[in-house]
Order: sequence, then C-alpha cells, then structure tokens
Amino acid sequence: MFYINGFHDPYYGMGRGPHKDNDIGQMMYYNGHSDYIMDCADGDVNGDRIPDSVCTVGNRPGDLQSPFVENIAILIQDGKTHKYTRIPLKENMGYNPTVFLGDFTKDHIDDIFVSIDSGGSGGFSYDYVYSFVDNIPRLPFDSEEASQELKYQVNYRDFYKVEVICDTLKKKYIIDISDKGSEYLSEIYNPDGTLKTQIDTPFLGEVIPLGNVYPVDYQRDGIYDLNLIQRVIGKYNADTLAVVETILEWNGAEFVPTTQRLSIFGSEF
Ligand SMILES: [Ca+2]
Ligand SMILES: [Ca+2]
Repeated sequence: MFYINGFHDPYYGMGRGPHKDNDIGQMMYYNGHSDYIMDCADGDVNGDRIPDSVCTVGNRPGDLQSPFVENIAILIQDGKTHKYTRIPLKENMGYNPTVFLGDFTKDHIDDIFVSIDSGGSGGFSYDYVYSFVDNIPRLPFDSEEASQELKYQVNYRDFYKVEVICDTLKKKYIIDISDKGSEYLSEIYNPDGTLKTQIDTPFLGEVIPLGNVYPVDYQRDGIYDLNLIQRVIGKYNADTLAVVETILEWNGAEFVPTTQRLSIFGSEF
C-alpha cells in the first residue's frame, strides 16, 4: 500500500503527484478517497504553465490479478497548489484505462485523452478528450457521441460487392468480397453472382458504431487530431470486411470529420 499527500509523512507528496514509473497499480489516498492508480502523465492542463499530474484511477473489485477496473475517473493534481480534482467518467468500467496528454483544441494547453477498453467481443473502447483550462473540466470529445453522429449503410450488391455509405459525409465505398470462398458466398449469392432474393442470415452488413480512437499529430505541429476507427462487419461480429477511418479535427468549437477512408485487409494468396 502506498500513501500520497501526507497520509503518513506530511511532506510526502508535496511537490510531486503520482508518477508513471513508481506508482502504477498502487493504491493512493486523497481527499478522503482511496483509488488504484492505473496510468499517469505529466503536463500543464489548467494553463498556468506549471506541470500537473494527471492519472486514471479506479477500483479493482476482483482480485488484483484481474485487469477489470470500475469507477474509473481522471485524477488531476495541480502542480502549483497540489490540490486534487477528480473527474468521473460516463462509461466508467472496463480495462486498461490509459491517459495521454496533448493539445487537441489548438490553445497550446494540454488536453486529457483517456481510453478505456470495453472488454466486449466488439473490441471497442470508450474514449474521451477533456480540457481543464482554468481548472474547469470540459468534455469536447466523447467517442460514443461522435461515432453515433456518423450514419452508415452497408448493402450487399450483385457480383460480390459490398457498398458502404456514410450518409453523414456523403461518401461511398465499394468492397470486393469475391475471395470470401464459396461457402460464405453461396448463402448470399446465386451461382450467377446475383444476390439471392431470400437470404438466410439473421443480419447482413453493419458499421459498428463504437470503435477505437487514436490521437495522431498529422501535421507534426503539436496539435493532435483524432482518428476514429470503426469496423465494417458482414454476416457476424467476427466477419470484419473493412474498417472506416474518420479523422476528426478541432474547428474552434467542436471536433468535425475532415477526412474519411475505408481500409481493407489483404487476403492470403
Ligand atoms: Ca498547471
Ligand atoms: Ca488544448
């Protein structure tokens, strides 16, 4: 067990917050709470130019071998006053809650990017960008909201083609599935390559709304954009036909999609 902020030693924790190297996985006490430290990063997030310490923290209800974490929150220790601020998250349970600091909102002050793996079979994560300028938490990006704003259609077409349409961005993509093998294709297609009128699968084609989000500094100017990756699935969850990558950039008021592309996986030959 591990004590921060003068629980045992009144000087311990003064001038330092939790740090990555020593404290990950340790329990800490602050403001009358106890939490496990999951990940940490240092940077000025409130804009006073003094580096702050930012961690993801949470409870570990299972035994400590289990990676499951609940009540996940962001914990900021102000580098100047050493005061703690805890920001609870909307989706607050999952695996491997990581924190990354970087400027996403173009004000040259670090924002807080948090990712939590959902752990479900969909393989998606919950991702947030918080800003903390002047010690006020704001949430400019929530991956659930952002992904739900992107509306898609996935339509199987004659001759082993799957059309993916992003209605929101008015973009259309065509995937060739002719190398899927006869077992897969014969359920959907007639021998002449036209679509069957009666298809015996419970569902066919979807872009899973929730995906994964990665910060990328495309212009190498110290400003991070968000790369949202969503899976296009065919007959079932594990049948990934492609992924849609949407790059979202801060426009001064919100994150907006600037570029979108569809990526396919190579087939063995
Ligand atoms: Ca600061
Ligand atoms: Ca910023």
